Amino acid sequence: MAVFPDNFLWGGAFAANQVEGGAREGGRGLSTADIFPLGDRKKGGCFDRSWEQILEAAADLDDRKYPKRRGIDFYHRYKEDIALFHEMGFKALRFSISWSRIFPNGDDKEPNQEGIAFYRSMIEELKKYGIEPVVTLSHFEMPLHLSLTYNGWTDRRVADFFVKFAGTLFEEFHEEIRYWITFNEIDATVHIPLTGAGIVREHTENLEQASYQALHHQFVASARVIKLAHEKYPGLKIGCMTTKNLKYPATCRPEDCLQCLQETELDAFYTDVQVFGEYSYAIRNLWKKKHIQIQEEPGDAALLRENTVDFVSFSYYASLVTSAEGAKKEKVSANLLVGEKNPYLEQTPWGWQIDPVGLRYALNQMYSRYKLPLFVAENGLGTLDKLEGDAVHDDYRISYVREHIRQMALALEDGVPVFGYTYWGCIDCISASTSEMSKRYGFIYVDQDDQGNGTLKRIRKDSFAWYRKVIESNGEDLT
Ligand code: BGP
Repeated sequence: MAVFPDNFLWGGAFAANQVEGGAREGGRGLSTADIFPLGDRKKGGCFDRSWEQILEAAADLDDRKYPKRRGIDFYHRYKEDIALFHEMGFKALRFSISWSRIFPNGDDKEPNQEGIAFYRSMIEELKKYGIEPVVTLSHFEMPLHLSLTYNGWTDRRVADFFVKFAGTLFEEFHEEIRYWITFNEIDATVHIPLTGAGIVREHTENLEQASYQALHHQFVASARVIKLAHEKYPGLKIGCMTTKNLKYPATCRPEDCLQCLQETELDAFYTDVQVFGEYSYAIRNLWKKKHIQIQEEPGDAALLRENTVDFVSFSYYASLVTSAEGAKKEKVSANLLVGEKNPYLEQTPWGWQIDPVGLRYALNQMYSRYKLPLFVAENGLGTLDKLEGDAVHDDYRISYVREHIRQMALALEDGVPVFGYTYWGCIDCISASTSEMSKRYGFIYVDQDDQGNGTLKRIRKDSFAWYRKVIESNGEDLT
């Protein structure tokens, strides 16, 4: 019996700021992603900059120093790249639309027509091959101007600008694009406030309080966008997206299990708000304990309650372990969080613990809680690849994806309705956390090093043909 439904959305994912480049072309304004220089793998993620560093980068015209300004030149090579995705048989491509390409400053009166024209042409290219676009409206960037003058999402007016941005895109593309995600990994606003919400820490009195306030504004904006879509464009499906921070208790000691339960409850609150339309007891309790007071305006509660998402999506790369004595334990990272080491799992060179069974666990856990269709918006292996001639023998990547797809199939057999899987970084791109190029995810190798040297030539890795076979067989042939 076939496990995957016939219309299953197999595909890949990336974000504008990690692939497009063309930072100063087509009338685009600078975005918050453009201020990050090359980071360091050993020091971990580099999602934060001081006010001084931000200003210095904003004034710096030497784009070579800022990898996300060049991406992989998708802005000029999208036709070639989309043709390669088609060759793999993609049914869907999840990508983000750069806000500062449409509204260069964020608060502009009129949209930038050149930006709209770029996405129109890109979307036509996808449609030509029958590839379903899945669009993220906000993926780790916003117009830099909004960060510099409004302190990002801490200012409620930014929600108005965002709704205008979304409304402009709905009006332009509602016939071509059915699936929309409002915010990528919305939990990033709390974990990495500058990247998630454009917040300059020096301009807040209490960064944590400011981050939760910004998050509230994002929830409100998301609900307004959902309301707009449902009222004006009834065919659209709008989803939320979080980092799935799957946690296991270190032991069956009741204290460890309780710790895990409480952390899991807090990690879930981001999706809870967007599915159930209200803040959970766990987050309200945390705020009380930390003396965090969120300013909610009259009407916010009803807005959140009445405008909830149509589907739930998430990224899943790794799992973590937690215990009551967490502070004393050795730490490993998993995307945006750190946790304890799991002796049963292997790690990537970046320290992310590989756990395919965790994907089945996560899918079951989320469906049991939300009872909505699920979409695996990101999953992938970021590691070092070796180019040998014109080949990359990435059997390790094939094995990573194979095991995750197997577990997704088992989750479907468990009765969990998963309707899509978009492999992260289907073509090598700039790393979100470190801006490196050498942390590669792709089925397609891009000839560019961390410093931006290289021909940008696209080369099919071994995983390319393998993934094509998987899609062709609708997930049956994983050999
Ligand atoms: C997620 C982000 C992506 C991304 C991915 C891998 O958090 O949504 O933008 O890049 O993780 O992270 P990295 O690029 O740091 O390896």
